[in-house]
Amino acid sequence: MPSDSPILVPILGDQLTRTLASLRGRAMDDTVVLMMEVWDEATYVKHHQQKIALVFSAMRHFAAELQGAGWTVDYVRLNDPDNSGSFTGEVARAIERHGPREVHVVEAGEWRVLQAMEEWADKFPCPVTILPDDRYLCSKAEFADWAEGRKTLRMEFFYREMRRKTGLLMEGGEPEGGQWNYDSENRKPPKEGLSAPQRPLFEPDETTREVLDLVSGRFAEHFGDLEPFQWPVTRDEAEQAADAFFVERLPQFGDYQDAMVHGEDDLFHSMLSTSINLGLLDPVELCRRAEEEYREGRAPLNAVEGFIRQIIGWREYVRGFYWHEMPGLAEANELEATRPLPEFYWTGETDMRCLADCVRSTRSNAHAHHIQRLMVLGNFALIAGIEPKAVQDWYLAVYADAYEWVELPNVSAMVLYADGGRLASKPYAASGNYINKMSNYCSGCTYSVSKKTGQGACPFNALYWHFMDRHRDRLESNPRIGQVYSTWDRMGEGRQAAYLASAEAFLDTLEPAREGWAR
Ligand code: FAD
Ligand code: DLZ
Ligand code: SF4
Repeated sequence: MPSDSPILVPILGDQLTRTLASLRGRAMDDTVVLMMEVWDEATYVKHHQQKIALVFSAMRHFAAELQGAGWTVDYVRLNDPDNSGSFTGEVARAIERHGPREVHVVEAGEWRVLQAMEEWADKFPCPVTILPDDRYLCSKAEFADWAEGRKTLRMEFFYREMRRKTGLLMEGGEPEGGQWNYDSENRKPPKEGLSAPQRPLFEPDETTREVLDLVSGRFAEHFGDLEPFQWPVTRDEAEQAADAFFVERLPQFGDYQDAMVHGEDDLFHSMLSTSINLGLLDPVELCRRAEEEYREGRAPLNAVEGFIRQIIGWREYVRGFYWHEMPGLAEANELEATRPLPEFYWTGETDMRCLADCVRSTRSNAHAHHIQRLMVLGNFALIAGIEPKAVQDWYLAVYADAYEWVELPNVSAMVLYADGGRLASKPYAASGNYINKMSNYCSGCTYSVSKKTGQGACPFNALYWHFMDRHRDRLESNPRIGQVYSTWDRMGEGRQAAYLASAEAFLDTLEPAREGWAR
């Protein structure tokens, strides 16, 4: 028999899953679910306006869905007069309201929030149980076991374990098609006029409209366009988005995974990260559906393997890596980069057409696809030597799918090599050639990608060599980089000096971001 004193179950904004560990098996008449819109979470970085709207709207829809199913939900809105502004403050107030006999909560996805949660047991008058978040395929302990004794933690080997564990794309213990990874078939440059079918766009309903009014009233100075707001905010909508992806875009996802086309913001990407990270979609279920598309002959192996690799490979891997490497990862700066983030990351005002387009997409959609984040925005930050903290704050603030557990490993380790190569075997540094090959950006750019130095030369060209030259001591012995230095040495002093002078002259023109954009 339930006692009068219920169990309090706080559910955070990225825990919007009906089968969450803290709800599973609980009796509805013995449980009060607590959901909280709090100022601290909305402002620990100044999130893109669409991101705040997405999280609040998805939270409100999820609360309504739970209530509809019979749960008691205590929902604290941002503008409620007594809202204390923090998770800890709101759980404390809810304990006063409901006098629970215990608090059951699923561990937070971010380090800073879990730290606060771990203090609840001492602060509150009732016992607090923190449950593992079992929505991931690989637990923290399992990742730690896998990482034990390894000097470097390469995704590829982890990924093979996850393939074996799930049986996804496996044939009697062997990978489907004889290869684990079809990455080399994920790099088709865009052909002239490449465009993808429009993904489903979701018009705001009354609940979302109310949230949009709240965000435009209270977060107007945050980066990004609030409208049009078209993200899926419920599990139903997220499933519609996934259905459309599997039918319309998955078949070409593999070929054009690394392609970039000016003004084509989604291409063949799934655009599902926001829904997966909120908890609206189950990542392994998505992989099983992708596999079915392959087995039924509707999508090729390079597309399906590529999609599955991003999810049970990269996504699971960065989550494990984050918890394994924190808190040091947030402070790491192996390359001792100190340059401030340029203002154009926020305004998009630059003559570099590739960067301007990626910032435009980021501002309008709170999204840019992977290769834009990695090889345009990230590559520039790496080779220009931008300070990791500023880059991390930028990525965490501007993308609707950004939570520190997934953002930080991608930014600090994959993009900036700030972890000294624990994650990546070499820095992803590239000159303008790479961007030219994989996009149509350069044809309309003020700069000339074929010009290496001097007036009008693509800045990526000189910055690339400036980067290689200034990190020679660290990188020369890396077998994946070493031969770059033979090329550099063969250039002779005159050409080298021209590259270095061009890069310096360009770096001198960069205007640092004004204070207050990110925090
Ligand atoms: P798709 O291209 O359709 O890929 C399918 C899914 O795979 C994604 O939805 C995502 O869940 C997963 N995935 C793909 N690549 C990665 C990756 N490298 N790490 C983790 N998951 C991955 N992803 C986030 O979810 N949040 C972030 O804050 C984030 N920050 C990033 C920062 C940088 C510098 C880089 C290089 C990548 C970042 N990513 C992040 C990964 C990736 O860019 C996004 O997941 C992807 O662009 C989301 O769009 P999509 O759903 O269309 O992805
Ligand atoms: C991202 C975000 C925002 C903007 N606001 C809230 C909020 O008000 N309430 C909430 O429960 N969650 C929010 N989130 C998501 C949290 O930041 C996320 O759940 C934690 O970072 C996980 O550790
Ligand atoms: Fe970017 Fe250089 Fe190409 Fe211009 S020329 S779009 S700056 S890579």
